[in-house]
Amino acid sequence: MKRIKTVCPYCGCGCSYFLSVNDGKIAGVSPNKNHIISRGKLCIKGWQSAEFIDRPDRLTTPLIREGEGFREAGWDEALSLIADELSYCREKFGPDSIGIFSSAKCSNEENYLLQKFARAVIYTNNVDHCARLCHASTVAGLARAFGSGAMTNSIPDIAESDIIFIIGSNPGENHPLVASRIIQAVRERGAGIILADPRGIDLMPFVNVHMAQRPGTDVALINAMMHVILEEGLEDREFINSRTEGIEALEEKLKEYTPERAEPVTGVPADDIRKSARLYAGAGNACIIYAMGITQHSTGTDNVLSLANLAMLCGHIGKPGTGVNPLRGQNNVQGACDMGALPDVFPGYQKVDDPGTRKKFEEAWGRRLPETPGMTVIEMMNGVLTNDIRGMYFMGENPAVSDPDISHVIEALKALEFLAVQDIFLSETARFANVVLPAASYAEKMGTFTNTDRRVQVFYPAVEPPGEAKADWKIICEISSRMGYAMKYNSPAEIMEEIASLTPSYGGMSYDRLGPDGLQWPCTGREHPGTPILHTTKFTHGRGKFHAIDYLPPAEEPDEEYPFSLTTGRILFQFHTGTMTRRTPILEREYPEPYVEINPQDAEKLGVRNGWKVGVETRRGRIELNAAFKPEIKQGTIFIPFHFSEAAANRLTNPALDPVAGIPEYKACAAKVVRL
Ligand SMILES: Nc1nc2c(c(=O)[nH]1)N[C@H]1C(S)=C(S)[C@@H](COP(=O)(O)OP(=O)(O)OC[C@H]3O[C@@H](n4cnc5c(=O)[nH]c(N)nc54)[C@H](O)[C@@H]3O)O[C@H]1N2
Ligand SMILES: Nc1nc2c(c(=O)[nH]1)N[C@H]1C(S)=C(S)[C@@H](COP(=O)(O)OP(=O)(O)OC[C@H]3O[C@@H](n4cnc5c(=O)[nH]c(N)nc54)[C@H](O)[C@@H]3O)O[C@H]1N2
Ligand code: SF4
Ligand SMILES: [Mo]
Repeated sequence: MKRIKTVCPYCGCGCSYFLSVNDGKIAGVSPNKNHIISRGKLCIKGWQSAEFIDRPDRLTTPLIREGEGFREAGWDEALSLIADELSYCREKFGPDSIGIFSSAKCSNEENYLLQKFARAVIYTNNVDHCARLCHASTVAGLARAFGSGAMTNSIPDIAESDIIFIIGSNPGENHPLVASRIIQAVRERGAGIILADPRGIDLMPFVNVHMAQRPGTDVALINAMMHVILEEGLEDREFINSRTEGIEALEEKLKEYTPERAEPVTGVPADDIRKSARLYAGAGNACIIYAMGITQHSTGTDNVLSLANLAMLCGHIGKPGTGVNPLRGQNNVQGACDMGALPDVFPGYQKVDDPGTRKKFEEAWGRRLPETPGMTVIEMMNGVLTNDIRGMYFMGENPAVSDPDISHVIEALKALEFLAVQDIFLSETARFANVVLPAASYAEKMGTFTNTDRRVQVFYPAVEPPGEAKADWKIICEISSRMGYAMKYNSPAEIMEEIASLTPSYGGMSYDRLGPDGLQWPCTGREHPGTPILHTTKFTHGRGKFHAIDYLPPAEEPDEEYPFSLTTGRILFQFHTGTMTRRTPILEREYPEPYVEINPQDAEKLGVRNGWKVGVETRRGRIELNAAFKPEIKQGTIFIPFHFSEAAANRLTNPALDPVAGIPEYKACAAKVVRL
């Protein structure tokens, strides 16, 4: 049996393991004892990550629409059709009539090529991906506060913390190998945990203070914590004076945010806010860990800025065991952002509207490049119904289940003149396509993924792709060449050389250097060892910037007709739209059905028992699913995991956007529950 080293295709932890291969088939998964993140462990999804690879319904040939269904086609015909249709849209409606979704499931090299294709071949900046739905507010907020929008510290470093403030993140289910470091800090250092989440999460046994706030009230909560810190003189003046600017406006703003005023807004007792503030400010090392509970709001950027304020106020940044740590979600969402699969930046966050930068890329790519930032995922989808977008190309995204308010998305997908989808399965979205292309999965190709702690790691091919499926990077090269721009690369390593030459933070990356634990960016030259902790002596843009932020309520608040606050999220055994986990029997067995978490006291008022079918309704739509009692969810709040297309949470969610980052408000809208 051969053992091939790989990187997990699920979450952003970036665990490493081996695929055992026998006779050209994957026989199993074995852990990598020496890996810095996984240390010989994996979560259940990692252990099961080979199960979907040879499912009988993998896409094996290109498909072309015929009436309501598809017919199998050869590569030549399918690729020519795509090249012709995209060229037609470009000529007839202009290059900005084409929208491209890149993929946090695909490699750095594939994302690099797809954004290059959008910009150099189509001549549009309309390229984006699921980071828009995820950490767009992190990228925007942390860039403003610190100059760099990534996790400041490293996963192993969490074990050095004395206080861990977890806000809007459920690492036990969604980043299990981060959770294992949190538990290590508790066991080995006696670290304490502060949790701010409307629900109890599975790290509850380790939590010292749980602030269960109403969804969407985080700014009020964090401001009140900072009020206490200033009132009691717990701030780090030396850090504030030497490393930051703008404290005066923040101090002025915080005067009105007393814990007593925050209590009725957030639903968190003032005493708990005081206690949390003292614990965080008084700790030797304190880190903040956050994720979607913070980012997925119409005030997502404000939420992120508030956490940056809190960390700088206490000087808890730039040292081991501290920092502001957004846990990036998908296996390669950090990388897809780094590679410029975003409408306003080239690789390395170099702005498309900066003439000098554009010139550099124009010279490297030999084409004139568009200067105005393009549309986001949500803007492109809206643009279809206003006829601004006519043709779309999706690589490894499933917006028909994952975007907010999917009734609207499905209308848009039907209205498109042309849609091509490149996936490993016939996803809900692919069913609307004119052409579907079969892609090779992570186990069948080579490339690099960048995990949440900015660690770039190589994964290797273990088996051949099924049927005629091809690696995404090869497919992009072929379409590009057919559209008159030759992309010729012999291997992903060669693509990485080009990336390194144009992306300062990846400047020192090359396959021969990406050893057992990879390298963490910034890694600017051949001799550079990589960077585990950011902002140690100064911030990326010099001084850290405080922002005075006011609390704004969610776009839609509960009222008489829709009395509940609905929030959505995930569970350990399922991943997103389920294309992979729902084809994995051991995972599907645990949670085969959609459900809504509800506080038993709320349920009693509705006359609903545990397990009964209920209807959940919002101004966007209605679904039916089972009630699941959860005593640790705040009364008046309900939670639905969004993995199940048969009762899709996104029939209900509010597409209201954060004005800066364009991220939708998945985490708060008004809903009603009806007994059936
Ligand atoms: N098993 C599994 N793991 C995954 C994924 C998956 O689908 N399945 N997806 C991956 C991806 S892409 C991502 S982005 C991450 C996401 O990882 P997380 O952010 O941990 O996931 P969520 O469940 O969306 O939300 C986290 C928590 O936010 C809380 N929350 C809800 N509303 C609010 C609020 O208003 N304020 C605060 N403070 N908290 C709130 C929820 O109760 C929930 O416990 O997970 C990654 N890992
Ligand atoms: N209600 C609600 N909705 C949400 C969220 C929420 O918390 N609540 N979270 C949002 C967040 S954070 C995220 S990240 C998005 C995720 O949204 P999506 O990215 O749309 O969801 P995935 O199911 O991960 O879709 C990935 C697709 O890539 C395919 N794929 C896997 N590997 C490969 C490959 O190697 N090549 C190709 N070509 N395709 C591949 C899979 O089959 C799948 O169809 O969902 C968002 N939607
Ligand atoms: S923690 Fe994340 S990366 Fe590690 S095995 Fe689980 S899903 Fe994969
Ligand atoms: Mo995400």
